[in-house]
Amino acid sequence: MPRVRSLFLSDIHLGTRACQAERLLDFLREYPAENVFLIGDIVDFWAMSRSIHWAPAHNTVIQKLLKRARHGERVMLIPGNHDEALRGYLDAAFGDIELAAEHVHETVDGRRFLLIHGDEFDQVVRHHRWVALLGDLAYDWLVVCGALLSRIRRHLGISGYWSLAGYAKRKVKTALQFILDFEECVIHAACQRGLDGVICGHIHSAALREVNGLMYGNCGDWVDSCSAIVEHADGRLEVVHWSAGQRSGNVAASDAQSDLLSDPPTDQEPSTRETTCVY
Ligand SMILES: [Mn+2]
Repeated sequence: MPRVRSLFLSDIHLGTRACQAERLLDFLREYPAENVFLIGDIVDFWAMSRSIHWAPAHNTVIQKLLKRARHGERVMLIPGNHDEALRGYLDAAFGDIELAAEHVHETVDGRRFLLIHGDEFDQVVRHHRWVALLGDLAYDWLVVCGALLSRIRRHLGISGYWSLAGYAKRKVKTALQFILDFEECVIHAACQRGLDGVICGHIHSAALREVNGLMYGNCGDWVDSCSAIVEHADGRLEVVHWSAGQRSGNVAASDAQSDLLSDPPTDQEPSTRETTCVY
């Protein structure tokens, strides 16, 4: 795999059971880079204050990132709300990892992007932190209750899988509007600074599209969707969705769930990831 120029990752949530650290390690192995931007919620201190799930793979992620920094890759950490404790140490560097509240990254083709986690534009998190914390806890409970409910359904002989958490999410009719408002807010921030776009995280929904004439990029997460944004050597940005069981040289199932906006890059092995959009 050729070296890419930059990796943009967010919402890894190390320290939680949901974190897909093994899959992230697979992904990192495939993508050596000049720059690695960690755009918030990398370590989930919020969840760890309730219960810690720190698997060996979580250590390996940290070790690999430190090693990459030591070997000359630029690794920058921009804290999010789940690792906001790190915002108190903004001038410090951990190992060779730089820490910043936000950063402006210029792609090789000259476009300037604001890198920011994005919770500062989430009105719920910003003004009603207790609601966000409660929501976090409530979602965990929905998942637990859902598992119990499917046991009961199985017991009663009702077939098919039904997700309580998914049902609750669908019922939240304002969820989509929330995402749209969030996009507008971060794009507005980039526009005000005269930049070409923004790459953020926080809402766990990977995206790369034009909004109001600027580029809106969201890294997605490594809890559910396992996605990242990659800047190729020519400055082209791409959302990579990393599927379970992907390995280099695994020449199976290259059926990209593509709503492809342009041809897939030819310098990459198409079997190792699915491409949703390329800009
Ligand atoms: Mn967040």
